[in-house]
Amino acid sequence: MARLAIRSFASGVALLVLFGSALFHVASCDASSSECPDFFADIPYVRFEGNQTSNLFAFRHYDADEVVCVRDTCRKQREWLRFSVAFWHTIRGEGRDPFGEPTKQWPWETAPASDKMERAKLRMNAMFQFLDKLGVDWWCFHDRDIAPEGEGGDLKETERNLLAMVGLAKELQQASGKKLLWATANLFSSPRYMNGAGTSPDKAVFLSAALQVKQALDAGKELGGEGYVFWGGREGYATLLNTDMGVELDHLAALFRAASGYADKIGWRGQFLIEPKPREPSANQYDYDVSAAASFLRQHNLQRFKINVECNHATLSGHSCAHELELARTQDLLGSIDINRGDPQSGWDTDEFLMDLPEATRLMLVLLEQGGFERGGGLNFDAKLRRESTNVEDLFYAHIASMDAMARGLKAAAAILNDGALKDLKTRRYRSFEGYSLEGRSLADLAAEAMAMEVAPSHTESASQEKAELLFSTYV
Ligand SMILES: [Mn+2]
Repeated sequence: MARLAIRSFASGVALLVLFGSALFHVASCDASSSECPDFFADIPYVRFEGNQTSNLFAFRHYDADEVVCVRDTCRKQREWLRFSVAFWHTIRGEGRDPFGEPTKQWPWETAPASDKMERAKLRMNAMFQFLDKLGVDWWCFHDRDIAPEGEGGDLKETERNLLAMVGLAKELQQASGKKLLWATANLFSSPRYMNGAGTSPDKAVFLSAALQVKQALDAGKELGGEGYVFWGGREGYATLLNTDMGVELDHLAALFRAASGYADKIGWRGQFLIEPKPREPSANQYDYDVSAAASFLRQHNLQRFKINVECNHATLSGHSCAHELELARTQDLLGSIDINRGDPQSGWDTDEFLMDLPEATRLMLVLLEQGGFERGGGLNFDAKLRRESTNVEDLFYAHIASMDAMARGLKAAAAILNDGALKDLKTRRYRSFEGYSLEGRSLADLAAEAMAMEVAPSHTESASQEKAELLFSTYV
């Protein structure tokens, strides 16, 4: 009975919505329009209130304008952290997984809209309203997140759609002061990319990918984007029995080189970033981890490219996120970070919000060691609500918790570096090499030196790992 009653109530609501949208004016979400719904009307502006507050819509640790000094460099928290919201998860995330249908019904998806482009405008406005309420300065997008493809793959219409949405985004950016961290092209969702995009064996597909990259670069430039990311979800293979790996890698490098040349031509000087991931969706992805990506970049002389390290991709490749960041940093390749975490019980790229203080501190230690994001880049929340979280409020709780965790990590890491807490321990371990250069010493020289010791060392010093961990724990 109860179920029947709910059903008839639901169909009544559906009828009412249908009737309503036919009778009343459909809300307009052009930038100049004041008729666009306020999707977060019930959510307060999120401000710093300190650790004593009981308000969940407040920051306890992230104080955007508080100055934090790391050694001799002082910057506001917002400048060290450079948070960015991801359009694909936060606005477009619908809670679908391989076993189940979407669970979320965001108001920008259910509000009346006359066509796909009007829907896209509702979403874009939702994005900027969200950034405004949360107090985040940056955003990131894929071309297909913000603008639908033309009917039946019509290329002219696809281009018109993207241009229109970039125009709207530009107006919203100018009105709000929000900025684009990076743009990218979605070269993995469409069935045409099932065999790869830059690595597809089908020339028409490769060309489609190149067109999308060009248009996404134009869009990024128009919006003042600081970076452009390549994440090659389908740039890999399922079986070597049908794959010419050498040809595919050469094609991929050619696409990257063409993109870099095009950026020069249009005068865009931002960072190109490769985002490594070992697998999923493809069985073997070419940019497996930082190490594989770095070697690919060197082999193909792609000097302009840096790396966007995603934490959950790092753990999928069997590394810690700090390891991947440190490897990129030591090779001068650390460009930007997709901040998230996986689930230890699941082998998937679950893209959860990172809320763990020790982990946040470990990551910030590496970032601060290189002086922060000096040449662009930021902490982009490539993170999604779990499938079971379906309220608009949940989007805020998730971002607030992770922003607070990263702000605490920033302050803890700054204190560790400012106090030199781990420095002595580290320097001490290498002190036997002080004033000794390996440069130009032949193996025969080294062997002769060893022989001169007469007796081989019977032991070496303690690494004091637990002491390092204890020192670290006193800051977190
Ligand atoms: Mn990512």
